[in-house]
Amino acid sequence: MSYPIERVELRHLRMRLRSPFKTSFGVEDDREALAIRVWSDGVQGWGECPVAAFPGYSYETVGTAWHVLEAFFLPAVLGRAFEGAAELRLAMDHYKGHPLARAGLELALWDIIGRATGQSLRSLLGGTRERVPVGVSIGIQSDPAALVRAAGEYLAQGYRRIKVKIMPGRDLDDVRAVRQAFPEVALQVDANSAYTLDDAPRLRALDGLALLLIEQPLAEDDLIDHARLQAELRTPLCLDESILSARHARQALDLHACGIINIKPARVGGLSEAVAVHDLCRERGTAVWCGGMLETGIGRAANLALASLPGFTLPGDISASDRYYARDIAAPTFRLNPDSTIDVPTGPGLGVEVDLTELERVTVRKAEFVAG
Ligand code: NPQ
Ligand code: MG
Repeated sequence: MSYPIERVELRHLRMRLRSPFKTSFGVEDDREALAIRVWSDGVQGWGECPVAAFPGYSYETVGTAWHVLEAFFLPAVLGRAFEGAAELRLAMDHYKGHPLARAGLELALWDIIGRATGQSLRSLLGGTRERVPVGVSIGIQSDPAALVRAAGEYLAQGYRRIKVKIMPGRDLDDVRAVRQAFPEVALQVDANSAYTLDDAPRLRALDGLALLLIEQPLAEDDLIDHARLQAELRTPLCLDESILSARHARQALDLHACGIINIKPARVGGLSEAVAVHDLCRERGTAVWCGGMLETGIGRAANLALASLPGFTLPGDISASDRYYARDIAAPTFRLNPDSTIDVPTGPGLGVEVDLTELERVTVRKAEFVAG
């Protein structure tokens, strides 16, 4: 079976977040992202590029993703037919970088294959679980007391794993306050690259707070200093931004730069590379979990399918839809079960339907592309 790429629609979306999300790289009031719709032989597939308005998490933005898709990735695939994700990736292989942009296009093809064959994304990827454990990621608050209040509200909603964003000056006091208020909670922190090796003494103080992991304390391109830092800490380091491929994952593990890896399908350029990182880590006995990029229902459905693979042994940053959005663009939305899990969709492809009226309401720019 081969799937023709006949027509592609790009949409720049702007969705108001229920509350601003502050990290060490900045604050977002709105989620900006690209939605991709692909037409193939009577079937439509959806993808999402979880880019942002500014290059804070990574160098990619709505503008760069739109540009590389329009100028390079779409011309490379339009008018051609693909048997699967591996072949689609090959068509873009001579272009460098821009994983979030290419991941959105690959996701649309996975959705098409699932819908055309009546298979869920979970079964296409080899997922085994019907529901997956999840946690919540809390942005930097005004002060430690506000953070404790926010954590308490999420715990009351049923989340059993809390991740706290940290940055220099907003770390020890914040995390200590949460640990004191909730002595037993599964707790981890994420610095989004805000520290250097000179901060090792400060980071070592986190060692006493019984954290599950410390996520990406140092720069994205700094595996060697992560290895140096890991040697000084008991708490496992977890890499996020540093891992853009299975090759990076292997090198990070060889260097002992981390003990745990956060897998985001968009960050590694698509679901097929995400499965490759999962398989490598499973072989090596390294725990992985599924990260989050404040996805809409499209990307959230994909993350759930991925997190149903057997190596995802730690709770994912895949919160319920209402953690971020008052209204989502896809239905059904995802709800938290009382045991801090979310059900993995079972319908064909992504297993969600895009609400075209709501999608139109949050679209700030759109364009269509055909072969030619
Ligand atoms: C992380 N996510 O694990 C990311 C960071 C992040 C849930 O903590 C727009 C684009 C907004 C990318 C917000 C969580 C984002 C973004 C946060 C990435 O590091
Ligand atoms: Mg992270």
